[in-house]
Amino acid sequence: MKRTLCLVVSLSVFAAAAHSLVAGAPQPDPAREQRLAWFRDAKYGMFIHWGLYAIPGGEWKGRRIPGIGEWIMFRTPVPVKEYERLATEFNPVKFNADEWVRLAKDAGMRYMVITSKHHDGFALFKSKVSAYNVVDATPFKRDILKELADACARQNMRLGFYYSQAQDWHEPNGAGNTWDFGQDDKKDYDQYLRSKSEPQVKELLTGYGPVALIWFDTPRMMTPERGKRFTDIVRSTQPDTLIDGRLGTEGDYRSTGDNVIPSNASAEAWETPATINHTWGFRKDDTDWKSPGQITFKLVDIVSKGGNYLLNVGPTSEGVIPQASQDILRTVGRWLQSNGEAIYGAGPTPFGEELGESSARGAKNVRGEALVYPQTEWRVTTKPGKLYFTFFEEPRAGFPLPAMKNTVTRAYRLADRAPVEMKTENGRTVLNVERPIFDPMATVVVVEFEGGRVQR
Ligand code: JFZ
Repeated sequence: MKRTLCLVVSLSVFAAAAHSLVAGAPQPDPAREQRLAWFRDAKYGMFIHWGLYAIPGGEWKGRRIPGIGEWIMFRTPVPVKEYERLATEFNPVKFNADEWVRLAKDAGMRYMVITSKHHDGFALFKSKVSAYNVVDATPFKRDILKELADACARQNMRLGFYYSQAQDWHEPNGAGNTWDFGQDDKKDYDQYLRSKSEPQVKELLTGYGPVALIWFDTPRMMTPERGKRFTDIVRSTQPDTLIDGRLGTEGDYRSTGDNVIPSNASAEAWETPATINHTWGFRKDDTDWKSPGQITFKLVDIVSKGGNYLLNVGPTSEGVIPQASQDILRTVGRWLQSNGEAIYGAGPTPFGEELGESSARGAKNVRGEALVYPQTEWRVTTKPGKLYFTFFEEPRAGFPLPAMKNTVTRAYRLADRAPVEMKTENGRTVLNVERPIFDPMATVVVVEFEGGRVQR
């Protein structure tokens, strides 16, 4: 896919838009900051959307069903009695938890989040409260989450669970299935929450070792009172487990809209969930993969704005992560092996002019939001006393650093530590980056300076 340089909204407008899309912008809280420490350092995670929908893979009875693969039951729509039969076919004999974790490690990802139960209601784990799960309803009979949790423990990888707390198209009182069960507002929603959703979240937090985070989603009908019941379950069983921004009440960090990267940096913890093609759950017909260069740009862009990148893969019904996804992830992983210092544990840019230009004459889009014209040539991440300039295109021969009061002491390429020439012109440090550029995908130049923090 071509990278489209579209117009995006400015920070304040983004914040407002994000609030209306997803609840859960957190209030400051020291206990929360402590829970968040690993998350803020990790920066890059693997999202896995896997379930019965991998079997049809975007096609129902020979008919192509458009949209994201995991919504096929809704989009077709398929009656519960019919969709349920997929469980009797679910037999992913090629599933190997250690290989998936190995891939995430090779990719340079520092946490994994898997769909424990998506909107279709089918659980990838053994549950006492619903037999509609991989152990009790399929010929496979293996607890996928247990195998993944064990592999993560062996390979020292953090594991979190996506859980669709509100929508459950399998249950008469769950949200979302109007074709079998009628309007949501006529349902006994609390009956569903109490009998399935809440107990299953408890099962996830008690049966699989330490849970890095619970990724709730689409908070339909989630009143503050209902949200608090989930928060209480999480905090009382595993106080360190993070809650994402889509529970419906305040979470530990903000989740942006899917594939949405804000246009400016922010100090609060946030995460962009994103697809590697155009679907979350596997679709046979979606092979429009983002390139390793595009993924690398998005990763650096997100980190330079203070966020995390949760990048999705959609395994097939056999339990295989598509080879193209694997290749792309490993290519980015190789880049991270020599350039990861600019990413892991790095803070956002102290500048901002590299992100784009606000429209001069105050131009607005159709929604009345101010426009920003994004720039994609370079990004900056930081650590105390260090600036990491990542160039995605060859910079101009004399590249003037953004104005700063600190004395610059040294500049070198991160990948091979080769010194980068500098000079001072009109009080500005100017870099002379070697041509042709070292790594055309992304070359990082480290600039060391006095004083620890940039003074502008
Ligand atoms: C949700 C799910 O419905 C979807 O299947 C997938 O799991 C995705 C990660 O999350 O879809 C959403 C939820 C929220 C927004 C967009 C899509 N949002 O806030 O913009």
